[in-house]
Amino acid sequence: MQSRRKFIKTAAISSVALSLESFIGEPAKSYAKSIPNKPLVISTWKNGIAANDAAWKILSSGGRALDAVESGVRINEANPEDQSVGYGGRPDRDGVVTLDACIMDENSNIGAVAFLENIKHPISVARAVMEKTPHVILVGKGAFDFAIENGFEYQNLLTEKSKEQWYEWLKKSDYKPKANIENHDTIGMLALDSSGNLSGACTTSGLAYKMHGRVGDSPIIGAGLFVDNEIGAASATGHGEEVIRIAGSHTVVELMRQGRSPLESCEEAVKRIVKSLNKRGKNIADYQVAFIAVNKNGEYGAFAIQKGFNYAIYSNHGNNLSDSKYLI
Ligand code: SD4
Repeated sequence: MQSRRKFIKTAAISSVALSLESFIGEPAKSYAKSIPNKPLVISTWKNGIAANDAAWKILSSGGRALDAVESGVRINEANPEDQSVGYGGRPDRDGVVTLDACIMDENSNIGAVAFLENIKHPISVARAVMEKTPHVILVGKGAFDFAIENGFEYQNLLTEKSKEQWYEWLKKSDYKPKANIENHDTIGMLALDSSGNLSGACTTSGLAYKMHGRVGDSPIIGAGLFVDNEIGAASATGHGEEVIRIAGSHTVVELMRQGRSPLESCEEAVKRIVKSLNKRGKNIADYQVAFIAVNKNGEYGAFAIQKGFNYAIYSNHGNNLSDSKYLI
């Protein structure tokens, strides 16, 4: 009798696990064994530590993931020492700082700006596009005009430091972004709030000394960022052209939907990029791309083509920097 009761109990637990599996798409085992790790915020590169602090203030007081990611990445946009984001970003080859950003919430609301000049906080303009327009992307002068109409201030974003480095670059004018150096510190941030909702933000000044008008992966939903509130979220950093080619962040989220862990999903997406580089006869060592991902259970992971990428995670265990796993 007792063993029959035990059998019924075990069967009931497995059916909960099974229904979770069919609903969420992740292996039921991992959901059965752990309590969701939330709230949580994860962001790219070491400058993510300061951004996570700002995001955590919102998350730890029960705030919304969307508000957390916006205020988190604004820290980097305002920091002139972060030369891949916002104010102080490295310019394009013509000496103009142009910014790309996008944001996505738990209800698939999206907003983005690309090729935006002279506005310090592109992520907030992206959010305004999401909330105040019938569109999802505004670019260039249209994005700038929209920002001004909505109360954002004009600001020269080219700092003396970035200007001097550009003058140096002009001497050779050789466009060859150095992995982990001139394509470093774009911020992609993903958050899971205490209600279990996911959001993400991604913001950058793009690859240094790019062609004027070039847009990378960072403002492209599905490439630089993707959020599916049933499954998880992902973001990318590095050579944007390669991320766009495989619809990187969307790929990572779809792999999680098929049951892979965040780490395995990031690794598989990186391998697809490497495969496509190989097919085109490119030297992999010249390229860096990294993905970060988090699932609904607060499990996270990251993977990069090459050594040197790190990411910051703030959870109930504190704000920590981790070295990413990598392929070469
Ligand atoms: C781009 N993915 O514009 C961005 C650059 C980047 O760290 O991530 N830098 O291609």
